[in-house]
Parts: sequence; C-alpha cells; structure tokens
Amino acid sequence: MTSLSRTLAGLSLALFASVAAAQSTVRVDAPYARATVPGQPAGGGYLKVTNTGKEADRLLSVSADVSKSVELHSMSMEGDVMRMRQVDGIDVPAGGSVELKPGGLHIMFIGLKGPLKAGDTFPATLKFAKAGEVKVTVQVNAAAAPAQDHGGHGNHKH
Ligand SMILES: [Cu+2]
Repeated sequence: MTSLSRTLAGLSLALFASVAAAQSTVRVDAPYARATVPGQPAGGGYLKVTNTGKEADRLLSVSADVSKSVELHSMSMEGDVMRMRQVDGIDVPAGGSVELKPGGLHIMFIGLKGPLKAGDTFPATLKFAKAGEVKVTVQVNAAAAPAQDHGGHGNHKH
C-alpha cells in the first residue's frame, strides 16, 4: 500500500464514521397510531424519542401522507377539562428521552384521508433541529377499549 492510498483509506473511514454518528444521535422507538373509525377527522400518534447525542435536540415537525396536516400537541388538565393544544416543537435533552403517549404529548394526524386500520402501517418523517430527518414506519394499533385503557397495557398483543 502506498502512503497516498493509506491516507485515502483513512479519510474515507473517518468520513464514514462521522456520517454514521450523525445518523445515530436520535433513536425513535415503537411509533404507533390508534385505529380510527370511518369519518373520524383526526387520529393520535405516539412514540418514544431518545437523544443519544451530546447536544439537546428538538422535534420540529412530523409529516405523513395519511392526513392533510400533522401537528404536535400537548394535553393537560385545566380544572376538570382535558385540553389539547398545538406546540411548535418538543425538546429532547442530550442523553435523555421523551415519550409521546396517550394523555400527554402526541402527534395529531389532522384531516385523515381514510380510516387508520388496525394492523396497517404507514411511513412518516420526523424532522429534528440537529439530527435532521428521521424516517419511521408507524404501526396502527387497535383503539383500546376504555375499560382496558389503564396503565398502558391495553394494547399488548400476545
Ligand atoms: Cu391532539
């Protein structure tokens, strides 16, 4: 091996390592949406984001073809009333994770083009301030019956 080819090999290795590192700063686990009934205008999406990087990141937006628009929402109790409102981003601290789950932060698919059917999957793209775009496959789960919907175990499949 000449010293030039050795240098080139070293360079391409370094380049590969930096690209791999850039893609791995955000991990998205278990993206799912609740099944909807025909005519239902919107559906919720949930997932867990883990930031394995050394800098704080921020989920800015989500896009998917299943609805006219996709928003990020928070949900909170105001007195006796559950209120949802749009948020313009969700911070993910360095080395930390944020869970989007029923009753809390969530993705809202607004203006559904058709019902989300249990067992289907669809692609979605998450856009982060630092990590850039992350593509995920969203699994549609059966809507949990209210009586089963405690402790988050209603959706387990065996
Ligand atoms: Cu919502």
